[in-house]
Amino acid sequence: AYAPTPADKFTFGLWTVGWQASDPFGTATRAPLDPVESVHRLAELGAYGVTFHDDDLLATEPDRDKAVQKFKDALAATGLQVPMATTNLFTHPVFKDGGLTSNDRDVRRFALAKVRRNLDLAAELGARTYVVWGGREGAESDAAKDVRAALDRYKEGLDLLAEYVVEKRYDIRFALEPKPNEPRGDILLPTIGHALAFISQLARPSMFGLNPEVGHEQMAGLNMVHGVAQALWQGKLFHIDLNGQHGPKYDQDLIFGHGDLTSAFFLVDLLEHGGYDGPRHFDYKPLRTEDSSDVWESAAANMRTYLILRAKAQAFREDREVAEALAASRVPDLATPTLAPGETLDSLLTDDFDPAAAAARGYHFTRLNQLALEHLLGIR
Ligand code: GLT
Ligand code: MN
Ligand code: MN
Ligand code: MN
Repeated sequence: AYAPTPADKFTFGLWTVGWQASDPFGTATRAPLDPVESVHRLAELGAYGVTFHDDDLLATEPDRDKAVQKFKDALAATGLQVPMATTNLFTHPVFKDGGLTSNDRDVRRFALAKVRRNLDLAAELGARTYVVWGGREGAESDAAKDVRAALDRYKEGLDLLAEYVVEKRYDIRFALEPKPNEPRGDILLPTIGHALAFISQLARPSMFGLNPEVGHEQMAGLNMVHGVAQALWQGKLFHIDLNGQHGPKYDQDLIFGHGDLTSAFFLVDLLEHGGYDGPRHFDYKPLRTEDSSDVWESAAANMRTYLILRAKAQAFREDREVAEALAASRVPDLATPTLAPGETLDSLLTDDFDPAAAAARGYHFTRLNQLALEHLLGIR
């Protein structure tokens, strides 16, 4: 039980299992990992696909053409898919003030060319989603960045890239990934809400959606489940980064479920019952304490945890007592429009509603939440 298969659509970034675990206070604790090994291992573990930054492919083979060919061979040998790709616009020192929004115009031009080149490879490998995580697009000082000009440049860059995709007839949509801070003191498009609002200002809004990450919303003290629900509601959940986080602190990138477990349960419930059919992408970091065998243990743990939560969420939805509790809490009633067909606000003038009686009614959310918790704890 809980053994993943490609039908579950689990995907991993090469940079996750391949993370060498250097942090601001210490050097790497693990050797570089050959992407070819990652592809084979992930396929053996039951994953559906793998995702990459342009530079991830060069982890152990500096020659780009050779690296790409080896990667393609590994994909062909295993059947692993590449549903998403992205650009590294954050590691090289040239991007220290950002890529698409660097104050330095030459850097912005270089960044655009870097994205364009990897878009070609993404299309060639069949990726349908192109993630844009602007990790270095930001500032530490409000004097250092004219935010309105930066958003103009962000828009200019993304409009040009979308135009390029249309011109080339690539079947690709862009997914913006919000994050509030780290590595910059403040990152542009810090939350799901900011990114959704920004998309409305682009030339081709329908080509842009989101790639929300569990930990990033939680770093901002926000509710990931609510954010993802709004993205779904707006037709903008193009992709998702699953991982774990313990509240507002540095970006932990824990294994999915190893952070806020209750939120993970409700997130899986939402994804499974809310109409999302894209990849379940894990963007986590194997702990710095772990050796190379633990890395694969941790990759498997992400998928196993998701499958356990999926089973729990299904049992929760099928439980008759839960259905009764939902009804008692009037949760299904929220789907009923507030005015009946043909009614107007005038219709409310004659309403004989008794506010005191309604105010006295309890919503019984305690029982409902306890039932969810007991499913999660495995005693129902
Ligand atoms: C980087 C970042 C992630 C983004 C990736 C896409 S890379 O590790 O921390 O959250 O999803 O660029
Ligand atoms: Mn993260
Ligand atoms: Mn990360
Ligand atoms: Mn991410």
